[in-house]
Amino acid sequence: MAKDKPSAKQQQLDGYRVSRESGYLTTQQGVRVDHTDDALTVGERGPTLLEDFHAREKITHFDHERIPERVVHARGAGAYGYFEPYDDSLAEFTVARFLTTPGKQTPVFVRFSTVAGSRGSADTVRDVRGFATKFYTEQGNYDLVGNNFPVFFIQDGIKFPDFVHAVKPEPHNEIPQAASAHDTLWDFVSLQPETLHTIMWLMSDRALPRSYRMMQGFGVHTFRLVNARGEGTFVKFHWKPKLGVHSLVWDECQKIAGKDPDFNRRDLWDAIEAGDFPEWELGVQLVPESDEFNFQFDLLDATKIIPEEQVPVRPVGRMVLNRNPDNFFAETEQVAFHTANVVPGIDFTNDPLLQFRNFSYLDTQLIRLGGPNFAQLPVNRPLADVRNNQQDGYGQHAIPQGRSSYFKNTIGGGCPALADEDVSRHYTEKVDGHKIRQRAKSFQDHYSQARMFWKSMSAVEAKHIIAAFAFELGKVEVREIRSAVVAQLNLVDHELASQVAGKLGLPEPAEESVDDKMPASPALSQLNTARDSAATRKIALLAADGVDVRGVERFRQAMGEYGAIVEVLAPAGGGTLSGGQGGELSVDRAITTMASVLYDAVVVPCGPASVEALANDGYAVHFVTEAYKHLKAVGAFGAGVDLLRTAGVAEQFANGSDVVVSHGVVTTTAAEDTLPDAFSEQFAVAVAQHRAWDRDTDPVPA
Ligand code: HDE
Repeated sequence: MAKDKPSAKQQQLDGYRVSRESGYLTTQQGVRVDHTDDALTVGERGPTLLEDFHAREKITHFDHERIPERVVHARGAGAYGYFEPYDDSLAEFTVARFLTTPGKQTPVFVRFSTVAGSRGSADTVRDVRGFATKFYTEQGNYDLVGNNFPVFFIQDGIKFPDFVHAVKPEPHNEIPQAASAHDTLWDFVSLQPETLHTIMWLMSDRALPRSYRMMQGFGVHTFRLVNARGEGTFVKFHWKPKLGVHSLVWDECQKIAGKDPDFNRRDLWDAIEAGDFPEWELGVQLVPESDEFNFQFDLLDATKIIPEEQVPVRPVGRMVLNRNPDNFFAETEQVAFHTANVVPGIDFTNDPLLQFRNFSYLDTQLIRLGGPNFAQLPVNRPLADVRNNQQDGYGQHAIPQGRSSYFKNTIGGGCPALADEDVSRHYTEKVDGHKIRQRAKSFQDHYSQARMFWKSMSAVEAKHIIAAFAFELGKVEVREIRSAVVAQLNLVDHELASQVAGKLGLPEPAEESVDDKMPASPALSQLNTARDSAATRKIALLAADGVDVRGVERFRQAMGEYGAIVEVLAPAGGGTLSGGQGGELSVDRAITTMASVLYDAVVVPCGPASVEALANDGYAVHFVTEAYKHLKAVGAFGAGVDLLRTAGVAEQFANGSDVVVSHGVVTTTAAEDTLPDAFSEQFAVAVAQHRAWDRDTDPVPA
């Protein structure tokens, strides 16, 4: 695996790594052990002895292996990498040097997650994805704890327990796991319309990412940048993936959840191991304080976005993830993110959701990680010096020296001393008001941005949203809840509500006047994302004995040049196939252990005997049929085209050596050394398109 030279963080971690692949087995006390298969007993069938310190230590440690999983975002996958800013153009807005020192690489650890499911749940559920980044900056750790949606379900943190209880499995039977399609969530939604904008995102394809590497990230809240003069500028943070934003289709998600519940975490791991390092661009939307009240919504309201068309996203730098963790628990499970981990130059606003988070993350970590010293855990340790008068507590690893542990002191020479440069100072905001328990009036519009999102969708995205509402509400047992949600949707858009009502067998609601003050925002549609590269896409090549080895090699080499990954799948795994015209082809996997849903595309090469064997193999035929239904790129050359016919692929096929492309189905009758480059070129274009959205086999009915 290609790796850059170790970052300062990796060098710090080196001191903690313990290889299990060398040396002798010992107890925790370092005493070597010569036998760990049988406990100490009196005689062969007699009682086990307490004095067996090795057995006792082993089982005791085992009994204590678990820590509480995260209340939300329990399931995740993490990776290390670096962030580097492009230039110093943000220096007039912030003193955070990691954002303003051109070319300076700051180590990062990123954890992606689903939200609702337990640690062992499936990756491809309909859910928000967490996108949390810890920057180990020279000015201390900065955590940008974001999501792949730019908005949140609630406006005030006091509602967070209510919302999370509603979306999590129901309390009486803990069903359903990792799914929003159940009564309590939709009951909550129907009664709490501030959820609607984020619910639109949740029902959209954004909730079904093809890959963590193909997901946008958002800081969600409006934060504040602070410059050397102490002046503030409002800021929203955005991560844009280099590979574009792409999603699975719902039918596929449900199948992947069974075929490979680790689909997204495996994808991240494999890409990094293969040296295909995922990359994002960090961008900011900057709003001068003088413009605070110049928007149709409140900047402090986390259920609203600032449309990119209104305030463009300004590119700041790039992040590359280039190293997998060594140990899931030590790193990905113990990493402790906290919105209040800010560095000089970054500060908060009065967003009431953000203020709650600033309390909650630290509180959570105290219980999860068992005490106040979790910042000393290797993955959490800053690279910046840590020196203070806090002492003791569970798991204290540092050995503080000296007699004083208080400030002010003379005994310690007044140290650690207070700095007056490079310090984090809270922004001096003037605040004036009465103590009240009341939602701001400027937070009351719950519909116009939900409607903006809906209006910004392409036809196919809109169709998926309707189908998602129909699916989710179709699982709701209490009829009144379904009707109440439709009534809310009617205030977003009458057409949306009517279509959903129709699919639920509910009466069409009467049209109401809706708030239409936000124009559509084209940046919200995934159809406008990058679709120009087949890099890192996985192509299944179906073959059996008699395959056209030379054609496969030509094809595979061409795909390698596009950065795509071709895997050979055959009726039996592990061995080699003999070529129809000589040669051999080694098999990567058995068709029966995989499924089309685990690939981006499928191709069937020539070789009449190979194609005939596949045509008699139900798995192979189903593989092609399903990939076609899921709108994936499907290709065939030579006799391979016959398998597409058998699989019910209803497109225009080549009847000569020309390459024919029909709704993402690429064919030619040429094979072997005459396989034209145009075949691979056209196939790469079809793969890069992600899906042939214009094919009429979308499993989601219109
Ligand atoms: Fe979180 N959130 N959250 N959240 N959140 C947690 O912290 C919380 C919110 C987010 O990979 C918890 O360490 C409150 C918004 C991510 O380790 C907890 C509120 C956003 C992660 C917590 C919010 C997030 C968490 C659970 C409303 C997007 C996973 C374990 C006031 C901007 C981080 C933990 C990781 C995790 C509280 C709302 C993102 C309980 C109280 C909005 C990505 O402290």
